[in-house]
Amino acid sequence: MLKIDDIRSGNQLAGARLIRLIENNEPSAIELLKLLYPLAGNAFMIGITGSPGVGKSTLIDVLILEFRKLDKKIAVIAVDPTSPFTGGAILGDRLRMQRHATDKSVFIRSMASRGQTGGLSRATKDTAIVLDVMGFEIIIIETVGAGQAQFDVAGLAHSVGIVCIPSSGDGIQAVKAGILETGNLFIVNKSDLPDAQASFHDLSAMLEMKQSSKTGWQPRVLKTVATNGTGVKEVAQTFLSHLDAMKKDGSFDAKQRELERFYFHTLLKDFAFEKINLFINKSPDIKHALTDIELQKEDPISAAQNVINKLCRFNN
Ligand SMILES: Nc1nc2c(ncn2[C@@H]2O[C@H](COP(=O)(O)OP(=O)(O)O)[C@@H](O)[C@H]2O)c(=O)[nH]1
Ligand SMILES: [Mg+2]
Repeated sequence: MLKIDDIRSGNQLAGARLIRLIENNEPSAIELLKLLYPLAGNAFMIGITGSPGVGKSTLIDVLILEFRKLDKKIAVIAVDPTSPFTGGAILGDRLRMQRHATDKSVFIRSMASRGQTGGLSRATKDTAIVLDVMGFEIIIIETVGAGQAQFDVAGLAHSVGIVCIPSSGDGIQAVKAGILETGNLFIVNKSDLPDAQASFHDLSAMLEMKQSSKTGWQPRVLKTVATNGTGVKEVAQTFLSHLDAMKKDGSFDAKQRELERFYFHTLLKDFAFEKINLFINKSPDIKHALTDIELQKEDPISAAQNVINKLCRFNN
Protein backbone atom coordinates (compact mmCIF):
# COMPACT_ATOMS: atom_id res chain seq x y z
CA MET A 1 0.00 0.00 0.00
CA LEU A 2 1.43 3.34 -1.07
CA LYS A 3 1.50 6.12 1.51
CA ILE A 4 1.67 9.88 1.14
CA ASP A 5 4.59 9.98 3.57
CA ASP A 6 6.67 7.67 1.37
CA ILE A 7 6.23 10.12 -1.50
CA ARG A 8 6.88 13.14 0.72
CA SER A 9 10.08 11.65 2.04
CA GLY A 10 11.28 11.21 -1.54
CA ASN A 11 11.31 7.42 -1.52
CA GLN A 12 12.23 6.63 -5.13
CA LEU A 13 10.72 3.14 -5.17
CA ALA A 14 7.41 4.48 -3.90
CA GLY A 15 7.56 7.31 -6.44
CA ALA A 16 8.26 4.94 -9.30
CA ARG A 17 5.39 2.69 -8.22
CA LEU A 18 2.94 5.56 -8.10
CA ILE A 19 4.04 6.81 -11.51
CA ARG A 20 3.43 3.34 -12.91
CA LEU A 21 -0.09 3.38 -11.45
CA ILE A 22 -0.63 6.81 -13.02
CA GLU A 23 0.45 5.52 -16.41
CA ASN A 24 -2.04 2.67 -16.11
CA ASN A 25 -4.74 5.13 -15.07
CA GLU A 26 -5.43 3.21 -11.84
CA PRO A 27 -8.20 4.66 -9.64
CA SER A 28 -5.97 4.30 -6.56
CA ALA A 29 -3.45 6.68 -8.16
CA ILE A 30 -6.15 9.29 -8.75
CA GLU A 31 -7.15 9.15 -5.06
CA LEU A 32 -3.54 9.63 -3.96
CA LEU A 33 -3.08 12.51 -6.41
CA LYS A 34 -5.96 14.37 -4.80
CA LEU A 35 -4.01 14.33 -1.53
CA LEU A 36 -0.68 15.12 -3.16
CA TYR A 37 -1.85 18.08 -5.23
CA PRO A 38 -2.02 20.56 -2.31
CA LEU A 39 1.56 19.61 -1.36
CA ALA A 40 2.94 20.29 -4.85
CA GLY A 41 3.70 23.63 -6.49
CA ASN A 42 7.30 24.06 -5.39
CA ALA A 43 9.15 22.75 -8.44
CA PHE A 44 10.39 24.85 -11.34
CA MET A 45 9.01 23.19 -14.47
CA ILE A 46 11.13 23.49 -17.60
CA GLY A 47 9.98 22.36 -21.05
CA ILE A 48 12.61 21.37 -23.60
CA THR A 49 11.16 20.89 -27.02
CA GLY A 50 12.24 20.56 -30.63
CA SER A 51 12.23 18.21 -33.61
CA PRO A 52 13.54 14.66 -33.26
CA GLY A 53 17.32 14.46 -33.49
CA VAL A 54 18.17 18.08 -32.67
CA GLY A 55 19.94 16.90 -29.51
CA LYS A 56 17.41 17.48 -26.71
CA SER A 57 18.32 14.37 -24.73
CA THR A 58 22.04 15.00 -25.11
CA LEU A 59 21.54 18.57 -23.94
CA ILE A 60 19.41 17.56 -20.95
CA ASP A 61 22.04 15.04 -19.93
CA VAL A 62 24.55 17.90 -19.55
CA LEU A 63 21.94 20.24 -18.07
CA ILE A 64 21.47 17.73 -15.27
CA LEU A 65 25.19 18.02 -14.46
CA GLU A 66 24.97 21.82 -14.42
CA PHE A 67 21.98 21.84 -12.09
CA ARG A 68 23.66 19.25 -9.87
CA LYS A 69 26.64 21.62 -9.52
CA LEU A 70 24.13 24.07 -8.03
CA ASP A 71 22.97 21.25 -5.74
CA LYS A 72 19.47 21.16 -7.22
CA LYS A 73 17.45 17.97 -7.08
CA ILE A 74 16.38 17.37 -10.65
CA ALA A 75 13.90 15.12 -12.43
CA VAL A 76 13.34 14.53 -16.14
CA ILE A 77 10.17 13.31 -17.83
CA ALA A 78 10.92 12.30 -21.42
CA VAL A 79 7.74 12.33 -23.48
CA ASP A 80 7.68 11.14 -27.05
CA PRO A 81 4.15 11.16 -28.44
CA THR A 82 5.30 10.40 -31.96
CA SER A 83 6.39 6.86 -31.22
CA PRO A 84 3.70 4.64 -29.74
CA PHE A 85 6.05 1.66 -30.19
CA THR A 86 8.62 3.33 -28.10
CA GLY A 87 11.13 0.64 -27.25
CA GLY A 88 13.92 2.22 -29.26
CA ALA A 89 13.54 5.90 -28.53
CA ILE A 90 12.94 5.45 -24.83
CA LEU A 91 15.82 3.06 -24.44
CA GLY A 92 17.96 5.67 -26.22
CA ASP A 93 16.98 8.38 -23.74
CA ARG A 94 17.62 6.12 -20.77
CA LEU A 95 20.99 4.96 -22.02
CA ARG A 96 22.09 8.48 -22.80
CA MET A 97 21.30 9.61 -19.28
CA GLN A 98 22.60 6.43 -17.67
CA ARG A 99 25.51 8.12 -15.91
CA HIS A 100 23.08 9.71 -13.45
CA ALA A 101 21.68 6.33 -12.42
CA THR A 102 23.49 6.25 -9.10
CA ASP A 103 22.75 9.88 -8.17
CA LYS A 104 19.79 9.84 -5.76
CA SER A 105 19.12 13.52 -6.50
CA VAL A 106 18.35 12.72 -10.13
CA PHE A 107 15.24 10.93 -11.36
CA ILE A 108 14.64 10.14 -15.02
CA ARG A 109 11.42 8.74 -16.34
CA SER A 110 10.27 8.06 -19.88
CA MET A 111 6.60 8.38 -20.60
CA ALA A 112 5.16 6.33 -23.43
CA SER A 113 2.11 7.48 -25.30
CA ARG A 114 -1.01 5.89 -23.94
CA GLY A 115 -2.16 5.59 -27.50
CA GLN A 116 -5.84 6.10 -27.94
CA THR A 117 -6.63 8.83 -25.42
CA GLY A 118 -5.35 12.33 -24.97
CA GLY A 119 -4.18 11.11 -21.58
CA LEU A 120 -0.50 11.76 -22.16
CA SER A 121 -0.60 15.37 -21.09
CA ARG A 122 -2.49 14.43 -17.94
CA ALA A 123 -0.17 11.54 -17.12
CA THR A 124 2.82 13.85 -17.53
CA LYS A 125 1.32 16.49 -15.26
CA ASP A 126 0.33 13.86 -12.67
CA THR A 127 3.86 12.47 -12.77
CA ALA A 128 5.24 15.98 -12.28
CA ILE A 129 3.04 16.40 -9.19
CA VAL A 130 4.50 13.23 -7.69
CA LEU A 131 8.08 14.34 -8.44
CA ASP A 132 7.33 17.80 -7.05
CA VAL A 133 6.09 16.34 -3.75
CA MET A 134 9.12 14.02 -3.69
CA GLY A 135 11.21 17.16 -3.42
CA PHE A 136 12.62 17.58 -6.92
CA GLU A 137 13.29 21.28 -7.30
CA ILE A 138 13.60 21.29 -11.08
CA ILE A 139 11.53 19.11 -13.39
CA ILE A 140 12.46 19.01 -17.07
CA ILE A 141 9.91 17.78 -19.59
CA GLU A 142 11.44 16.68 -22.89
CA THR A 143 8.96 16.68 -25.73
CA VAL A 144 8.99 16.48 -29.51
CA GLY A 145 7.62 19.56 -31.26
CA ALA A 146 5.95 22.58 -29.68
CA GLY A 147 2.51 24.05 -29.86
CA GLN A 148 0.97 20.85 -31.14
CA ALA A 149 -2.58 20.11 -30.18
CA GLN A 150 -2.00 16.69 -28.64
CA PHE A 151 0.76 17.80 -26.32
CA ASP A 152 1.30 21.42 -25.47
CA VAL A 153 4.34 21.67 -23.22
CA ALA A 154 3.70 25.39 -22.65
CA GLY A 155 0.69 24.33 -20.57
CA LEU A 156 2.93 22.26 -18.30
CA ALA A 157 6.09 24.34 -17.90
CA HIS A 158 7.00 27.69 -16.35
CA SER A 159 9.78 28.15 -18.86
CA VAL A 160 10.16 26.70 -22.33
CA GLY A 161 13.39 26.15 -24.24
CA ILE A 162 13.14 25.49 -27.97
CA VAL A 163 16.02 23.52 -29.42
CA CYS A 164 16.92 23.84 -33.09
CA ILE A 165 19.99 23.24 -35.22
CA PRO A 166 21.87 25.42 -37.69
CA SER A 167 20.47 25.52 -41.19
CA SER A 168 21.66 27.31 -44.26
CA GLY A 169 19.80 29.47 -46.75
CA ASP A 170 16.27 30.01 -45.55
CA GLY A 171 17.28 30.57 -41.94
CA ILE A 172 15.63 28.69 -39.09
CA GLN A 173 12.78 27.13 -41.03
CA ALA A 174 11.94 24.78 -38.21
CA VAL A 175 11.05 27.69 -35.96
CA LYS A 176 7.57 28.56 -37.06
CA ALA A 177 5.58 31.57 -35.98
CA GLY A 178 3.61 29.84 -33.24
CA ILE A 179 6.77 28.49 -31.72
CA LEU A 180 8.30 31.95 -31.43
CA GLU A 181 5.51 32.87 -29.02
CA THR A 182 6.05 29.77 -26.92
CA GLY A 183 9.80 29.94 -26.35
CA ASN A 184 11.48 31.79 -23.49
CA LEU A 185 14.87 30.52 -24.53
CA PHE A 186 16.03 29.42 -27.96
CA ILE A 187 18.94 27.04 -28.22
CA VAL A 188 20.89 26.62 -31.44
CA ASN A 189 22.41 23.23 -30.69
CA LYS A 190 25.02 21.48 -32.85
CA SER A 191 26.80 24.81 -33.15
CA ASP A 192 29.89 22.85 -34.19
CA LEU A 193 28.18 22.49 -37.58
CA PRO A 194 28.40 25.15 -40.34
CA ASP A 195 25.98 28.12 -40.37
CA ALA A 196 25.57 28.21 -36.58
CA GLN A 197 26.42 31.91 -36.38
CA ALA A 198 24.05 32.81 -39.24
CA SER A 199 21.22 30.84 -37.65
CA PHE A 200 21.91 32.52 -34.32
CA HIS A 201 21.61 35.95 -35.98
CA ASP A 202 18.48 35.01 -37.95
CA LEU A 203 16.75 33.81 -34.83
CA SER A 204 17.82 36.83 -32.80
CA ALA A 205 16.51 39.15 -35.54
CA MET A 206 13.18 37.31 -35.72
CA LEU A 207 12.77 37.60 -31.96
CA GLU A 208 13.65 41.28 -31.91
CA MET A 209 10.91 41.98 -34.43
CA LYS A 210 8.50 40.23 -32.11
CA GLN A 211 9.40 42.12 -28.95
CA SER A 212 5.98 42.40 -27.41
CA SER A 213 6.14 40.00 -24.54
CA LYS A 214 3.58 40.70 -21.81
CA THR A 215 6.21 40.26 -19.15
CA GLY A 216 9.53 42.03 -19.02
CA TRP A 217 11.38 38.91 -20.11
CA GLN A 218 12.82 39.03 -23.62
CA PRO A 219 13.47 35.60 -25.13
CA ARG A 220 17.19 34.80 -25.36
CA VAL A 221 19.12 32.89 -27.98
CA LEU A 222 22.06 30.70 -27.01
CA LYS A 223 24.43 28.47 -28.95
CA THR A 224 25.40 25.05 -27.63
CA VAL A 225 27.35 21.95 -28.52
CA ALA A 226 25.59 19.42 -26.34
CA THR A 227 28.02 16.63 -27.20
CA ASN A 228 30.89 18.43 -25.45
CA GLY A 229 28.88 20.63 -23.10
CA THR A 230 29.79 23.99 -24.67
CA GLY A 231 27.25 26.67 -23.75
CA VAL A 232 25.11 24.42 -21.55
CA LYS A 233 26.07 26.19 -18.35
CA GLU A 234 24.61 29.39 -19.85
CA VAL A 235 21.41 27.48 -20.69
CA ALA A 236 21.05 26.42 -17.05
CA GLN A 237 21.76 29.95 -15.85
CA THR A 238 19.30 31.48 -18.31
CA PHE A 239 16.47 29.21 -17.18
CA LEU A 240 17.18 30.25 -13.59
CA SER A 241 17.33 33.92 -14.61
CA HIS A 242 13.95 33.55 -16.27
CA LEU A 243 12.54 32.09 -13.06
CA ASP A 244 14.06 34.97 -11.08
CA ALA A 245 12.66 37.56 -13.49
CA MET A 246 9.16 36.03 -13.28
CA LYS A 247 9.28 36.02 -9.48
CA LYS A 248 10.44 39.65 -9.40
CA ASP A 249 7.88 41.07 -11.82
CA GLY A 250 4.97 39.02 -10.45
CA SER A 251 4.39 37.04 -13.64
CA PHE A 252 5.27 33.77 -11.90
CA ASP A 253 1.99 33.69 -9.98
CA ALA A 254 0.06 34.43 -13.15
CA LYS A 255 1.93 31.63 -14.94
CA GLN A 256 1.20 29.26 -12.07
CA ARG A 257 -2.52 30.00 -12.34
CA GLU A 258 -2.33 29.50 -16.10
CA LEU A 259 -0.79 26.05 -15.56
CA GLU A 260 -3.50 25.19 -13.03
CA ARG A 261 -6.22 26.19 -15.49
CA PHE A 262 -4.54 24.11 -18.18
CA TYR A 263 -4.45 21.07 -15.86
CA PHE A 264 -8.11 21.54 -14.98
CA HIS A 265 -9.08 21.65 -18.66
CA THR A 266 -6.92 18.63 -19.39
CA LEU A 267 -8.75 16.74 -16.64
CA LEU A 268 -12.16 17.85 -17.90
CA LYS A 269 -11.39 16.66 -21.42
CA ASP A 270 -9.92 13.40 -20.20
CA PHE A 271 -12.75 12.57 -17.81
CA ALA A 272 -15.34 13.52 -20.44
CA PHE A 273 -13.61 11.26 -22.93
CA GLU A 274 -13.61 8.35 -20.47
CA LYS A 275 -17.27 8.81 -19.58
CA ILE A 276 -18.37 9.13 -23.18
CA ASN A 277 -16.40 6.04 -24.12
CA LEU A 278 -18.13 4.13 -21.36
CA PHE A 279 -21.48 5.37 -22.65
CA ILE A 280 -20.63 4.48 -26.23
CA ASN A 281 -19.73 0.96 -25.24
CA LYS A 282 -22.93 0.40 -23.30
CA SER A 283 -25.65 2.51 -24.83
CA PRO A 284 -28.53 0.92 -26.73
CA ASP A 285 -28.74 4.20 -28.68
CA ILE A 286 -25.44 3.29 -30.27
CA LYS A 287 -26.68 -0.12 -31.33
CA HIS A 288 -29.79 1.44 -32.87
CA ALA A 289 -27.75 4.08 -34.63
CA LEU A 290 -25.40 1.42 -36.02
CA THR A 291 -28.35 -0.55 -37.35
CA ASP A 292 -29.78 2.57 -38.98
CA ILE A 293 -26.44 3.29 -40.60
CA GLU A 294 -26.12 -0.26 -41.89
CA LEU A 295 -29.62 -0.15 -43.32
CA GLN A 296 -28.74 3.27 -44.78
CA LYS A 297 -31.67 4.83 -42.94
CA GLU A 298 -29.35 7.49 -41.61
CA ASP A 299 -25.97 8.89 -42.53
CA PRO A 300 -23.18 8.34 -39.96
CA ILE A 301 -22.66 12.08 -39.39
CA SER A 302 -26.26 12.73 -38.36
CA ALA A 303 -26.32 9.52 -36.34
CA ALA A 304 -23.21 10.52 -34.35
CA GLN A 305 -24.58 14.04 -33.80
CA ASN A 306 -27.89 12.67 -32.54
CA VAL A 307 -26.26 10.28 -30.10
CA ILE A 308 -23.98 12.94 -28.63
CA ASN A 309 -26.75 15.56 -28.47
CA LYS A 310 -28.95 13.08 -26.65
CA LEU A 311 -26.15 12.29 -24.19
CA CYS A 312 -25.59 15.97 -23.41
CA ARG A 313 -29.29 16.69 -22.90
CA PHE A 314 -29.51 13.63 -20.73
CA ASN A 315 -26.95 15.06 -18.32
CA ASN A 316 -28.37 18.55 -18.19
N1 LIG B 1 27.49 17.42 -34.03
C1 LIG B 1 26.69 17.42 -32.96
N2 LIG B 1 25.87 16.36 -32.73
C2 LIG B 1 25.06 16.41 -31.66
C3 LIG B 1 25.04 17.51 -30.77
N3 LIG B 1 24.11 17.27 -29.81
C4 LIG B 1 23.59 16.06 -30.07
N4 LIG B 1 24.15 15.52 -31.19
C5 LIG B 1 23.86 14.22 -31.80
O1 LIG B 1 22.57 14.25 -32.38
C6 LIG B 1 21.95 12.97 -32.29
C7 LIG B 1 20.55 13.09 -31.69
O2 LIG B 1 20.67 13.49 -30.33
P1 LIG B 1 19.48 13.30 -29.28
O3 LIG B 1 19.95 13.92 -28.03
O4 LIG B 1 19.04 11.89 -29.23
O5 LIG B 1 18.32 14.17 -29.95
P2 LIG B 1 16.78 14.30 -29.54
O6 LIG B 1 16.00 13.39 -30.43
O7 LIG B 1 16.45 15.73 -29.81
O8 LIG B 1 16.64 13.96 -28.09
C8 LIG B 1 22.89 12.09 -31.48
O9 LIG B 1 23.62 11.28 -32.35
C9 LIG B 1 23.77 13.09 -30.78
O10 LIG B 1 25.07 12.59 -30.48
C10 LIG B 1 25.92 18.62 -31.04
O11 LIG B 1 25.96 19.62 -30.32
N5 LIG B 1 26.69 18.52 -32.16
MG1 LIG C 1 15.32 12.57 -27.07
